[in-house]
Amino acid sequence: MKRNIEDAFNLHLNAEFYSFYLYLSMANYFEAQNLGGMAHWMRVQSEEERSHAMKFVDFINDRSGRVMLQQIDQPRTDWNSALEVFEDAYSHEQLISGKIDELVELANQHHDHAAHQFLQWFVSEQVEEEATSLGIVEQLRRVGDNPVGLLMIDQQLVGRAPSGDSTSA
Ligand code: OFO
Repeated sequence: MKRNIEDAFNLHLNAEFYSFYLYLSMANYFEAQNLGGMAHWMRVQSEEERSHAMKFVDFINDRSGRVMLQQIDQPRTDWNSALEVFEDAYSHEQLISGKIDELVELANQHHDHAAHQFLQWFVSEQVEEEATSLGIVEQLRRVGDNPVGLLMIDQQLVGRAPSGDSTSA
């Protein structure tokens, strides 16, 4: 693979590992708030992000590139409300979608069809991840300060199945 694509992919796998860290941090915040359903949801999400990072690791290796792991930034550890956490999650997914789009453009510029095809899974995944986090943001906005509503959403989120297949969301 071309050097600048390899560099961009290495940079992006760091962003996916940061996503893993960020959602794990959100899970721990919810644990401290005794919102077990939200903690579980974030824990599953963090594992998905780790699997996204590993897809980049495998792809770089398969293309005879060199994986260069870099330092992972410290994520935020505190929020003022469950709504604020999920708003952050939604903004973060929008940011990642933008980064994926930039990678697709780079792959196209260099006529790297394998990289282009690899990235298409992430393009679809981002549509789903943005929709899911925005859906929860909207539910939380609807219940506002109602503690019963918050607990109902928490109970609903405990049902998220762990992602056994890293190719599914
Ligand atoms: Fe949230 O999809 Fe990867 O980063």
